[in-house]
Amino acid sequence: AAKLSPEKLLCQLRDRVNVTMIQGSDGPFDTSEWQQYLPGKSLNETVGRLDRCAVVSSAGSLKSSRLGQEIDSHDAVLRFNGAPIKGFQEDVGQKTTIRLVNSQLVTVEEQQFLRDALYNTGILIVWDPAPYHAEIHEWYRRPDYNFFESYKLYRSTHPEQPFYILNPKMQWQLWDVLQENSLEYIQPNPPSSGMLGIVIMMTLCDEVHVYEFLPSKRQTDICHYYQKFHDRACTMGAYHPLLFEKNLVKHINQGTDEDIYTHGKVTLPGFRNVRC
Ligand code: NCC
Repeated sequence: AAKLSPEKLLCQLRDRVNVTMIQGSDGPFDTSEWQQYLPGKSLNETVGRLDRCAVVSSAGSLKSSRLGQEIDSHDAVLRFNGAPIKGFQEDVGQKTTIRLVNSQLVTVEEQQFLRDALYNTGILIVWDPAPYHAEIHEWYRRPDYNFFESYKLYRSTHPEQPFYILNPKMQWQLWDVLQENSLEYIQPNPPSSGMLGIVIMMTLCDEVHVYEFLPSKRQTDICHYYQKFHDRACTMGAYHPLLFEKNLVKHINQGTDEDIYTHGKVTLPGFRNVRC
């Protein structure tokens, strides 16, 4: 597979990766029961038009970055899973507009997910690894983690908070673009929350700054900025094709290498501003 130019790659992402949330009219969700749980407004309506957006990875290299103010200066900030703010504002900021969580967290860490006030801020989006290009019906019968009951429980206790389910088709449309633009064969596992979040923000915003997805000079084997746990796989990938994701993001970065080195910062255009 030959590598496309950055411009062509952006067009592929824009035109082939369909970022949508599950709606009440979609397949198995078109029941009267599900209508009570799924948000009435679309994600686009809920967030409105966004100009500058930040995506904050959970990498250990955010520690001592002092990027908090810069991150908070954005119109919207996306964070992942259980990444905390309290006690880390100086490095990661405090604004949370969207929190993207995986279905494992919602299911396996259910008690914490239902109780921890961390999740009560902003818009929640949950995603689940689906079989390769599976129909929504097939995925619904056999999700990777059966998070649906937990989702309903959360919606019942926080009816005012927007909480979306990411349409699982997106992960494999994105994976296909990753595979076609890599020289090696990629294990058929879905992209990380990080990569999914980047593409979600590219559909909502005019410009996206991503922090510590491509590691800065602070690169470390410490997995998360909020834990003492060491594992190189967190940055390089094990289950998720993280290394390939990072190569692709490096390829379409419109910022400087200096920005990556000093701030771990990547600049990407929103799809509205991509001309094909
Ligand atoms: O660790 P995780 O990811 O929550 O991190 C969110 C995203 O940040 C980017 N990242 C993280 C650490 C690091 N050193 N470098 C990075 O670039 C990645 O893009 C990552 O996606 C996930 O993707 O959902 C993941 O979730 C965790 C875990 O399930 C949640 O934190 C909830 O507890 C997974 N860890 C385990 O299952 C043990 C992780 O593999 C992927």
